[in-house]
Amino acid sequence: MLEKNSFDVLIVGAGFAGMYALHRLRSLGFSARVVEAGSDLGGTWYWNRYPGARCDVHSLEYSYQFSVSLQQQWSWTEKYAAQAEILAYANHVAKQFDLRKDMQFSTRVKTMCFDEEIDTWIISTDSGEEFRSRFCIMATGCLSKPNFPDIKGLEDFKACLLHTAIWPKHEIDFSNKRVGIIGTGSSAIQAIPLIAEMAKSLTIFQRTASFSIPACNGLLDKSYEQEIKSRYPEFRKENSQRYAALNNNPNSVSAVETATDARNSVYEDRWQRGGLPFLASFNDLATNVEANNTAVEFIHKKIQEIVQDPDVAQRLCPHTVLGCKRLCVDTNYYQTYNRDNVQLVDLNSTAIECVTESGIKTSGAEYELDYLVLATGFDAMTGALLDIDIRGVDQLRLREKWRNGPHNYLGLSINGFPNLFMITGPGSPSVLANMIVAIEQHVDWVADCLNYMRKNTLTRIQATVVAEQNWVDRVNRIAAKTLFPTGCNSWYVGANIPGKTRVFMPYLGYPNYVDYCESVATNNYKGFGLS
Ligand code: NA7
Repeated sequence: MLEKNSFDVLIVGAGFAGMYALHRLRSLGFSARVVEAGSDLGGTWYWNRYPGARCDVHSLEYSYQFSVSLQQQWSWTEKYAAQAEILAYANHVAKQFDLRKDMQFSTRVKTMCFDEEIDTWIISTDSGEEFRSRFCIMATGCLSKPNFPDIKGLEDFKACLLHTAIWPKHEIDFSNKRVGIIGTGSSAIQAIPLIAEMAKSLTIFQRTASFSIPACNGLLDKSYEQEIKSRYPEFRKENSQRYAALNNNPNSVSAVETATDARNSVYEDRWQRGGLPFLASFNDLATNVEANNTAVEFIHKKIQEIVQDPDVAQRLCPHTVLGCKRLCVDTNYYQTYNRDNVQLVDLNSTAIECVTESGIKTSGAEYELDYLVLATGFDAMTGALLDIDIRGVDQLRLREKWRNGPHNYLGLSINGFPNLFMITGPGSPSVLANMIVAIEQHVDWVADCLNYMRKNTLTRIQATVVAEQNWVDRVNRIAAKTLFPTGCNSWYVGANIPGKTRVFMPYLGYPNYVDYCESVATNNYKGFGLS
């Protein structure tokens, strides 16, 4: 009999990772409980309800594959699903697998302490509740801690302040309102066209221009859906053998070795098809500046063709390496700058001095606003984990351990923090792979590991110091072969958060990563100490 609040596994987070972890572990006979800060499940898709919120991965790929019947029965409406439909899918899954009965909502984990005597985590929440669990699975998400910019006077703003990452559940009526938005990353690029259609005026405060490719979204082609469903397992397998576990049609030809006209017609074709596959136009875009520049030039030209005011077009042209920040995917983003009610403020020439009670004051002007939208992103990959006071062996604090970057093994396990697993943690492909594919791979690996431990009556597992250091070196070595770690100040390296140590966090190359994880498991969990 289980003691109340005592489980084999405590799972923190009820997004796609927590949901699948619960299902998988329960099917193996482990007792598990999910604890979630939000008032319901869905993770990213629960919180990010801003107008235009939508996935940038094809619907037939951004879904679970663990259940054959689930992936056959669910039908998506559009090529790129909108937030509401993805949340409906999450709810459908929860219902089908009866997940809610082992989930607890509106509960934020505050502290986690490892009791070395009994190899058990003691977890406490914001309501003072305490849990005990041999294992913990941190399904806390890569982009779940909103970044609030440190702008003077933000707390003085008397009208309505919104953040894209914690958008209210009710609809916001922007009609006849003066709206300001800070940020021009993916969230802003999705929200801007729709807010501009509703609002009286929209002022966009841009610090760094982003590259965006048209989504070319539309209703999902039924014959394509049928074709994929007739060979779903093979389709999934093919994708899992690709660099980012996506069906992005990689071109094995070099951009620099291709003549200009031929090269531009490849870019044109990818632009017309839309979306993230643009990054796979040539095989050297990630590694060769000259090659990357050819894609940059192509996109600049597109922006200049679309945006009528040459000054505005100029300010919208990014001058960073393409791909070193998450490539944005839009519907009518650049076109929106041709509207009379939209203006772009370049913060590099006129910086924000402060937020006032009624708007924003820059070094050049004052803007009166009824709504101020922060589209300022996240403390990515480590933020949500470090928000919890996690203490491992000898009371070592995770915040202390990660002072110089998120050292860990496989993006799954941290030396000094036994029996704690991260799902899509830093050091794993995570955000540079299809997230749901990466989640399922991690959950399956952890589930197999816990099963192995149970069979062998083991109660403690943790990464060794050596394995951890070798892994950190490996992640850095692979990243250093690309332009990404140094090509711009992105959240991939933590550069969007003042004071955060600059480290390239994702592991590049999904198939190679999976092989490594499998070899660790088949070699009796090489690199881990088990007792
Ligand atoms: P992003 O991509 O991190 O974008 C945040 C934006 O906010 C970006 O343009 C930032 O400019 C800007 N920002 C952040 N802080 C400030 C301050 N203090 N002043 C002005 N501008 C600021 O977050 P998103 O939510 O758009 O997207 C996150 C991911 O979600 C995305 O990559 C997809 O994977 C889904 P900066 O570039 O830092 O100069």
